[in-house]
Amino acid sequence: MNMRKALIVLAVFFLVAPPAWSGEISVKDPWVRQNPPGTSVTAAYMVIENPASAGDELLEVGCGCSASASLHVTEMRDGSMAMKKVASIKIPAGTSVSLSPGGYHVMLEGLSDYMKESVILELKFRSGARISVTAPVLDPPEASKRSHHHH
Ligand SMILES: [Cu+2]
Repeated sequence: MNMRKALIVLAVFFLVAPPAWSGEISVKDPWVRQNPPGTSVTAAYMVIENPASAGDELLEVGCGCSASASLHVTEMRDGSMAMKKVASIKIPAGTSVSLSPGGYHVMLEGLSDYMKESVILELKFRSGARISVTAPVLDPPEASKRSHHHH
């Protein structure tokens, strides 16, 4: 096999192969918005990457920091932004889905306390995958800087 042919074979391999060996669902850049003192509600954000060849679905998130954690989406309704609960968030094969201000988020209600430096979020997926991540608690100015700075 000459060099040129070898390179073509290699190129085809890399074009075709990624879904097969690219591994599992993962969570990047998790963070939680610092709640103002005296309040008990906030939201958590992250990017969920699914390099696998099968789609997956985020079903549930748990946090020891709050009485409840639910999946929400913010959307325009009758000309204003409103939040609603969603049963799950689909993470199609080979994509990443962003939970970010103005879109999907994890609503944390009944915070036990003013949030400390970080919280642990436990994510449960339809595939059976369970992922625990440590999410830093960020103040809104820093949080908005973070949300505009992906990678
Ligand atoms: Cu919400």
